[in-house]
Amino acid sequence: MASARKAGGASKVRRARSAKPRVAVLMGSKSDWELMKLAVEALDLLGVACDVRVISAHRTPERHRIYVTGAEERGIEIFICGAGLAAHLAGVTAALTPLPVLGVPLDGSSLNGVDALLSMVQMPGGIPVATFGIGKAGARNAGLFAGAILAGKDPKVRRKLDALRKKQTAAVPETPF
Ligand code: AIR
Repeated sequence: MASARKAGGASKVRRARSAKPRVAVLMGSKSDWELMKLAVEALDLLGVACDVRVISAHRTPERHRIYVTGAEERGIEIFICGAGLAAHLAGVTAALTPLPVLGVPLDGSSLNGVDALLSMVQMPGGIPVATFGIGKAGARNAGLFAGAILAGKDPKVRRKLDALRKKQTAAVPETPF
């Protein structure tokens, strides 16, 4: 399995190396890692192991097809796909698998990610991609959402998700000063 380190360095990202990955976190370029590691960190907080890969629908189409079509057999249940520019990674992934695909539009472009957002969100009827917000919040939320899907059938993940939400609520101050 590719480690988070392989995808571009991840000092803060703890990985449950022994656990079997249930989520595949794909990104179109190594340059996407700074943002996509937020999805991996969210999954780590929920104790969900993931497999992290650089795969481009445009630059590595064969790698993409082979990885996605074999993923379910390897235990992957959900895909998170982050890409910028003409971002077809999530859409083509969804075309290759019936598993849920969560898309994260990334904002490195001169159009600030609106290009990637529209590429992902405007899927033709029949091949859905659950598209998140542009950039940081989208990456983090995609990780949390994948956890929420798994929490429906996994009480351990559910407990961690509940605890995380409680902690988050407690951390919000009553006043701004
Ligand atoms: N990208 C890579 N293959 C297809 C697409 N859309 C995206 C990457 C990255 C952007 O192109 O997801 O956000 C720029 O990639 P790079 O490698 O030039 O930094």
